Amino acid sequence: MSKTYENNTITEDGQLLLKKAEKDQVETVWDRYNAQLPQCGYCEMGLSCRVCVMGPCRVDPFGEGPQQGVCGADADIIVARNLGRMIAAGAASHSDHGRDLVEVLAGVAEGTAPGYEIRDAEKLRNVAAEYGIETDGKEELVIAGELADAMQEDFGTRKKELTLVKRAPEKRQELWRKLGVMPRGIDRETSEMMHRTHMGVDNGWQSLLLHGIRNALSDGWGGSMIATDVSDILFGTPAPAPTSANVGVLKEDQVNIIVHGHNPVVSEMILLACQDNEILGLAEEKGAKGINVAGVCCTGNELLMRHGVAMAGNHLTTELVLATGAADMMIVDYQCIMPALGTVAACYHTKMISTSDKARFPGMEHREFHPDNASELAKELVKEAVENFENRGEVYLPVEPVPAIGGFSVEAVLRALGGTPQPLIDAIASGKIRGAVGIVGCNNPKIKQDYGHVTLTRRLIENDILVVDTGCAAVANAKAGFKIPEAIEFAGPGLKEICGSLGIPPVLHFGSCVDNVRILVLASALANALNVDISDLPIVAAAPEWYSEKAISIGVYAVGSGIYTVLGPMPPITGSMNVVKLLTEGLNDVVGAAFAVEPDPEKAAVLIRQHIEGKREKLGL
Ligand code: SF4
Ligand code: MSK
Repeated sequence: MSKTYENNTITEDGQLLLKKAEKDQVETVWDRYNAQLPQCGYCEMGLSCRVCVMGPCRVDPFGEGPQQGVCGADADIIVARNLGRMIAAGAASHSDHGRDLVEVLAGVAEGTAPGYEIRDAEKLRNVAAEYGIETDGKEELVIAGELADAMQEDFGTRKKELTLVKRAPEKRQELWRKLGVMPRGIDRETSEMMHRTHMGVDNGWQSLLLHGIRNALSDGWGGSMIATDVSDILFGTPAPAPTSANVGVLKEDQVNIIVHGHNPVVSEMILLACQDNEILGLAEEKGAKGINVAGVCCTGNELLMRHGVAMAGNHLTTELVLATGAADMMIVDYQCIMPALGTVAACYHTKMISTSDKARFPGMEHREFHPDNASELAKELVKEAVENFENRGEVYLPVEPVPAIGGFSVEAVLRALGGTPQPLIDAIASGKIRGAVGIVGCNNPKIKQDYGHVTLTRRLIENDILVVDTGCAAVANAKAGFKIPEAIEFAGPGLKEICGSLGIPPVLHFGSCVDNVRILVLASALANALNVDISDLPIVAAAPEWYSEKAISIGVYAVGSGIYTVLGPMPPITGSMNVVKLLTEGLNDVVGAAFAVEPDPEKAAVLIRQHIEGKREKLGL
């Protein structure tokens, strides 16, 4: 008898495609997760260490076995060191993504990146001005070159402070200076974390965690912020536009190309190539009615934000999308791409293509993108996807797509509000909107897919709390139907009134994972307008189904910026009660915010509401 999949995912497409995968004898992430159970308790608690080869070591949480590694590191040091390295890996990932974009910007300025261009000249000038670059009377490409140089310096060590920290409220900047956590070079903080966590360097668990904040801030106010700004400059600053979500966005009668990963440098070129008349003619010859690009994970979110490209799914849907039999090609760049995908694709006709010099995968053909060949290579690949259309076998697309609206950049939100955050502040002050929550992050097989995101979102909006979301959380909420103006029916009376009058949904799609910085910028604008710090605002962050090191970095920069952050899955820190207490309580006295961990989204909603009401009271609202 075949299994039911309600325990794996709340999504109808997910449940039906899991059944199909079972029939096709395809192993998925849930099968592999179950095969791993029980997972290592030492690792789950952060108590194992393999930093050096005197180890690996572990500390016994019950006090019966060893309490120190071979070098003498105790539970506090080992847990803090492991967490520090997770932050470093997360910050490195986002920031290296940012660097790749800066290199394209430099290529555009030098004329060595054909096909790329400046699509938002106003943003180019504005950001350049923030970098102290004189823009008057200068050609766009000259400004672009100077901005790329200045941003590259932010990655190095020449400055005492990153340029874009100036966007944070003055009070927050002063606090960072006082605490010694003001981020200097982007690469420097990550490099220093790797140094500090080498055997025999920083063995103060508090000082390690303090540097963790600086490292994460170098991501949020550095690498990720640069990634978002340069993406807007090169590909356009998002504005609200219709889109749709779930595997039903794939089209039976068209060539389907799935883009997966994070960096829009590749996916933007693929999208452009799909508009090539010659290739569209070829598709027609092959019997296809067109070429359909759909996304999974954040490179999809990047295209959704700027072009309304539809999302076939989020993190745990990436294998199931292949099981539809309708994906003629999947093109990946980097991050969150399961190495199992090539094996799954081998059961179908899907051509799998990897494109980044730093990301290879078994079962994928490697076709490397660089700024100088991207335009041509994108056309070649799209042609090959078209050729593959006729190799399709059975196609299974069991659901209809759900409509959504994406594209809420800070610029777009302010435009919708009439150019100033004041109407939002008024709505919060009057209590019609109680506060705002950023719901971000991934799926994780430890939590039923989308259950955490959708349940939490539902509870918040029905209690008049505005939700902005990014990454896989945003796709979950799109699939759930929360992103159309009619979704105000799910909202409480105050939120319904405000969103209804503005014609916007109660859940605003803010973009990809690096786009979490848009939330920082909006929070800063609100804090500055009220002349308070971010930590005074009735705002919260939540990552109900997070899995990645990048999510850890995001969580730490949110808390470091003064935003109370509620995590679903527990990070590997429970081996040290000192670390747990500092992260969940002590940080309140340091940065004015802390973490909570609550896997049950119903209970998380209660925590968040209490926090928001507490902040309102303190503000006298
Ligand atoms: Fe063991 Fe210390 Fe080496 Fe870690 S750093 S593996 S605790 S000896
Ligand atoms: S893609 S980091 S699974 S949100 Fe950004 Fe989704 Fe998390 Fe990757």
